[in-house]
Amino acid sequence: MSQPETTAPDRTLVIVKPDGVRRGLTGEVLRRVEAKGYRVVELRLLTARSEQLAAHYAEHEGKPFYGPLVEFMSSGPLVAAVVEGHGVVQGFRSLAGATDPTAAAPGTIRGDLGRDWGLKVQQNIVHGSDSAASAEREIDIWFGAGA
Ligand code: DAT
Ligand code: MG
Repeated sequence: MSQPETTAPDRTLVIVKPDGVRRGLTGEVLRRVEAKGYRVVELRLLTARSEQLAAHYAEHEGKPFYGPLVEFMSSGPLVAAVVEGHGVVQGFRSLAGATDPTAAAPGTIRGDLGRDWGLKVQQNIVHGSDSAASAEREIDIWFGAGA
């Protein structure tokens, strides 16, 4: 017997930032995503171009940590992934934990694996889209025709 129809799954953009890749945490982050039951549907290891970072972090332009953030995000390869599942936008934000790794709860990626290094920008291992609209915009930056 077939299952009842359900709504289509949501998508989010996850990035293992250069600190996560450098520290060998890519597998651990993807393990947590998959262990939660979400599906990795696209995956790329790349070094970000400055236009991609300007588009990705446009909302932060002008803030004191913007320059250090863009410099940090270009400091080495990152891993970008499209992750799918119902509620995945909020679900991955929950797995990631609070922006500040000192405040991030134990059990979260940032809480378990991140710390404050006394730098001008927080190095917090992962990025996750903050809304469905951000997810579509960001997926286009990293996986679209111009990526
Ligand atoms: P998030 O990544 O949790 O969505 P955000 O979009 O507000 O956080 O900021 C983007 C990144 O910039 C964040 O992951 C770490 C860094 N950052 C944010 N606020 C900061 C601050 N006040 N000082 C230093 N770095 C900061
Ligand atoms: Mg954000």
